[in-house]
Amino acid sequence: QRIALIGAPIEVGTSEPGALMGPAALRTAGLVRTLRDLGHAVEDRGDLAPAGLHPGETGLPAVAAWATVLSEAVEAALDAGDLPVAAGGDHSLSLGSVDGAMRHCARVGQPLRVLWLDAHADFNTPETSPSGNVHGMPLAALCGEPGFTGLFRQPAPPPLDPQRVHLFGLRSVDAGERALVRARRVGVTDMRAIDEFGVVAPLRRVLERAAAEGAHLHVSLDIDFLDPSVAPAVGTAVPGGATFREAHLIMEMLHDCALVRSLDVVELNPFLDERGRSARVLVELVASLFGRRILDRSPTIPEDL
Ligand code: DIR
Ligand code: MN
Ligand code: MN
Ligand code: MN
Repeated sequence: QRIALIGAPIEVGTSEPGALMGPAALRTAGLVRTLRDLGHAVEDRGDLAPAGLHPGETGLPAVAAWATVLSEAVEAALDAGDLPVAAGGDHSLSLGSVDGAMRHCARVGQPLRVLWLDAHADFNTPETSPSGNVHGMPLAALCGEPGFTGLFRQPAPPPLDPQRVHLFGLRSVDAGERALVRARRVGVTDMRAIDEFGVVAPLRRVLERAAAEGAHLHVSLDIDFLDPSVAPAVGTAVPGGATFREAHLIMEMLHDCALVRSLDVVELNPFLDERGRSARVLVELVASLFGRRILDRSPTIPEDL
């Protein structure tokens, strides 16, 4: 598999500085080397830099500038047959990466589904957001909620269907976005469901639906999906997240299903990390998603048990 690594040192979407060091930390933790060792042809495209955007510039124009360059880079990578891995950077990154995937899928006529591994729903609008931080809003913007004019490249494709989005690992939802998630019928597997049923049954259902229609599966991995005891380097830590083993199993299932065509790795804030630990955990998980396994699993193994 040809993989295009796209660094996006973006933190305009958050109020906690440090996420712009995320791509560098993921590279330092061996992201490129690890994927190459698995036999993939990895092209590190370096870090994107929106033209004319001054460092420290904030607000919607800065977010829009990032969304544009990311969308173009992801769309071009997909058009070339590469699998884009967008390394952030805060979660406003996905405004661009998912927009790029939407454009590619619209052109080739492939249905798109989005798996959102996150403690949060990221479905706030400027109206509902208690913080005003855009990293809590990307799904609402992508799904066409009002309040986001001027964010996307024009002409824009039709908005993402919220029912084609699945939130996985949810445990922190603001009052306004709770109503929206319900009203738009976004798919949800919250931590309560994971506690009751584990990760396998709910994820299998999501993947079966995607497989049935030959979908392009876009995975957006927010590091706060993980429990902060596993990955402490995040600005908005929420207790009660996925264990390393749950996340690891999810990544192996995502590899086995062979539906993942684009990936975001976001919200790593190395400034809050303990000796690069969280970056290393993320690299381990990405490795599993791209085919690393403990032993080759021959189909006879389950019967031997
Ligand atoms: C919160 C936090 N819901 C907000 N969101 C985060 O500010 O909208 N998303 N941290 O990842
Ligand atoms: Mn494709
Ligand atoms: Mn997020
Ligand atoms: Mn989050």
